[in-house]
Amino acid sequence: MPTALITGITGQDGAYLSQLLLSKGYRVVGLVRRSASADVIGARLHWLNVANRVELVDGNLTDLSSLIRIMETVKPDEVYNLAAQSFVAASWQQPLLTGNVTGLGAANVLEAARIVNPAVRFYQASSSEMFGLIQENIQSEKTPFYPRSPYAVAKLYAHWMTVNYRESFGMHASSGILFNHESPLRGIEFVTRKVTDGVARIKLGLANELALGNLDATRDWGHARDYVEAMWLMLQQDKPDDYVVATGRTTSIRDLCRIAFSHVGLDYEAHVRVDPAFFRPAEVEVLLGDASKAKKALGWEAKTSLEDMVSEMVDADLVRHRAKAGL
Ligand code: NDP
Ligand code: GDR
Repeated sequence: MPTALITGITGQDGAYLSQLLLSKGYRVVGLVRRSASADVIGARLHWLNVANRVELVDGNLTDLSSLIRIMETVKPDEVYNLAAQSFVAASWQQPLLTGNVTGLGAANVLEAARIVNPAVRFYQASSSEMFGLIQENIQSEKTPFYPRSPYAVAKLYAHWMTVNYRESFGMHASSGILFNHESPLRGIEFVTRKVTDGVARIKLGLANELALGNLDATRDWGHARDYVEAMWLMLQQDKPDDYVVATGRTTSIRDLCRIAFSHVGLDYEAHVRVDPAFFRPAEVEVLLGDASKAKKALGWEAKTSLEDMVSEMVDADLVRHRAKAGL
């Protein structure tokens, strides 16, 4: 039975990846940072019914000694580095923490792997945010990077460290340049979930309006359940490499709102208000990924349409709010 170590197991992707790896017969171990709250396992793992099937170990991405100890005791065959300060907007408020966790944290995991077992297979959660100020209309592995936030700068450092450890030490280190992917388990601060949660509250009469920032930005949105398959596939290849993972369709926030509100028979224009407080100091206006390399080499393709995913998210938020409000 292969062993996988997942950093960021309590996040959206960690939960879906755990579910996938457990279904393939892996022993799944998750690194969690200590919390004063009792439920360190987290709601997402409970939601997917995997909480009692994963092992948890205490550690922190900013603490190399904890990573070395975990690498020695867990003895993973595969390491998926998903942990990060992942909210772009927060990275301007906490640029140094973001650099420490999202950037140097990845280097710590790579170092721990190199020191303890350089034969381990390593996955780095890179991001389409690294493309930033777009240099090509459709972004592939060959598109130049131009990061536009402290988050994206930190991710770029982690990305190049992954490439560097592969080239310097011959490690099986791969980087997945994943475009936005969402699900009912998405954090509430990200725009898709903020919208589907808002739609559910408005539909149930619990709210009347939803305040958003830039409605004209566009994103290439896929489903997290599909995207974790690409992560796993990358580590099953003979050779490590970097891959763009995307749907090849880009949609504005405005059209996302249109789709989500119309799912429950509402008109978004009657409820959405633009609040400049949600504008970012520097914006990534358009993202559109070309995943043809992943399709050719990994046989991977996005399966879930934006409409289906948004419906799933709105329906899940309706269930949550009905239960909470006793409706
Ligand atoms: P989440 O924000 O949902 O999860 C982040 C995880 O990182 C949580 O488990 C969090 O733990 C953990 N974490 C944060 N800081 C530390 C730390 N110092 N030490 C250990 N663990 C820590 O992110 P997603 O699941 O959405 O994304 C997974 C990864 O993929 C991230 O690296 C993200 O930047 C990247 N990515 C995501 C994309 C997306 O669209 N979702 C697209 C491209 C890249 P805790 O529960 O304690 O907060
Ligand atoms: P992003 O996701 O920054 O692309 O990063 P987010 O959903 O936060 O923003 C997407 C776009 O929506 C615009 N927007 C708003 N965003 C938020 N959060 N809240 C709002 O009210 C709002 N109004 C408009 C933003 O300006 C932006 O253009 C996500 C994260 O998961 C990263 O970790 C990951 O690397 C990238 O996706 C790929």
